[in-house]
Amino acid sequence: MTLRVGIIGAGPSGMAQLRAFESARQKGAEIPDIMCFEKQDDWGGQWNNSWRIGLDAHGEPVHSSMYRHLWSNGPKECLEFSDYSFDEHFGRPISSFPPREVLFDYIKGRVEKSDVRKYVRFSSVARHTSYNEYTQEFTLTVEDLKTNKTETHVFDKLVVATGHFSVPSVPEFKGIKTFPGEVLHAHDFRGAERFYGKNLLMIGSSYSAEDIGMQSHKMGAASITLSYRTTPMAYDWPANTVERPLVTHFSGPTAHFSDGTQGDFDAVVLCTGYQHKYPYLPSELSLKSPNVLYPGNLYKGVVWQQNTNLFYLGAQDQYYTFNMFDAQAWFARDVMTGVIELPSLAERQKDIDAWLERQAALTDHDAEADFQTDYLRELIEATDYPSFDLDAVCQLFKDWMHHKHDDILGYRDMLHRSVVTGTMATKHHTRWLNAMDDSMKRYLEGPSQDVDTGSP
Ligand code: FAD
Ligand code: NA7
Repeated sequence: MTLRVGIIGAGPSGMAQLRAFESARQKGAEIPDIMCFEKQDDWGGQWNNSWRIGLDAHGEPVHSSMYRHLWSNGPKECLEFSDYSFDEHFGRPISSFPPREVLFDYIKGRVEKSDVRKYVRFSSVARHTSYNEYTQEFTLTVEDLKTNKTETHVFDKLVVATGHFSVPSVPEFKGIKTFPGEVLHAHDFRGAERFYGKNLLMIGSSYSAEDIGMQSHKMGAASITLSYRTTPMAYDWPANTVERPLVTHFSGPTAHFSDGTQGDFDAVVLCTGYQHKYPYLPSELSLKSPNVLYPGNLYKGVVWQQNTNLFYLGAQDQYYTFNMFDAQAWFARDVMTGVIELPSLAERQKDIDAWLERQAALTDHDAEADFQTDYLRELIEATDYPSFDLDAVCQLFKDWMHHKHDDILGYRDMLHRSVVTGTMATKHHTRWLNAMDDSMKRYLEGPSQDVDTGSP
């Protein structure tokens, strides 16, 4: 009987899995019966953003945490598919940090070209999974959100590709209940225009705090205070931005910080990260992990240790994104089809432990980039995913991080070279700080929104 593969989620990771099978098919391999279930009515995952907050039109949790004016927070050259370049998609060089809609268009371009949409059931949410040890089959219950009908499907292999930046981690702070201004989590942030002239408090010291903070600065917030639990980001912030240690409590509109300072705020944005949450899986198959580069219990970051018929894609914290999901999907495909033979449970554990030990010793962001590069290298070497110069991409990550330290408001104006095509990015017509229209049309066609000062 033909192998039956179920994929849950058609974000970049699920799309990578579809593409991995398609690539094998084009090379003449016989591919399994594939079904992919996506709860939204289009693919793209986080990149298929929404204006809604809370629940969607079907009463399901809104998935995407992305917002208006979200521009790529890393160089596009670090995530480029090695089998589908930006040059191929856009037909000309573009800048290194495009807005969301442009990257969404890019990821759609590759899968549209390979005719894999037919495998996806949209508006279909995975509700429940059981695994029969005896038959080694998964039974997946899926609800069609348009008809409210549930169906069950049986699979030999199951791929979890539902992402882990969607269900917010929301800590409690003493006194926050009576804070009179707006309190929201980054997941529900949709745009900074309404923070014009406001004093903002962001709690957290990672990507969301930095980006929503600088987004608010761009949109005219009066002040931005970033409160960290462990380490300040220590960028060279604009004059209206400061970092403070963790909030101890609120009294009315006043936040009190652990260094004894305090401040009054109009709004609080909790940029406190996300939870791994897989409500459609039984607990013994459900990944429990903080947001780290190497979650435990996944061999090669992909194969569930106690049940090697189960695969997770994109479950790690991410320097690399689209190309890493590809490498994982190619690896998962080859394990499913027997092209890659898995070592014993004990040997797999030894491999996981070695990575976990290395992860525990990571000292800084450069070391983290090296770590994920080496991880990716192992995956790529194991499959026929077209290789690319990983050391060059790792250097791009390091350059990018240093640019951020040099100029947190200007790093998106920097240019990087593609390792896939050798093409140098072109300067965007408008500096990021002045770009108030993030549509693909404006991005591709201009005109510039930079003020012409007359100087060269
Ligand atoms: P997702 O993109 O989260 O896709 C998961 C899919 O699963 C969704 O389509 C969802 O609807 C579906 N799904 C969920 N539950 C179910 C269910 N029960 N049944 C059926 N379907 C389900 N990466 C970058 O490379 N550059 C960036 O600039 C960048 N910025 C980011 C900004 C924000 C605010 C966030 C949150 C993330 C950002 N990322 C960025 C990382 C981003 O998560 C990845 O690029 C990518 O979207 C992860 O892909 P994924 O497929 O693993 O997960
Ligand atoms: P991250 O990168 O997981 O960071 C979460 C941040 O929240 C991090 O600084 C944490 O501090 C902080 N945090 C978590 N819990 C608390 C509590 N209880 N109190 C204070 N601070 C807390 O999530 P992001 O949303 O920034 O980024 C996720 C993705 O979205 C990423 O891929 C981006 O591309 C966009 P810590 O450092 O652990 O002390």
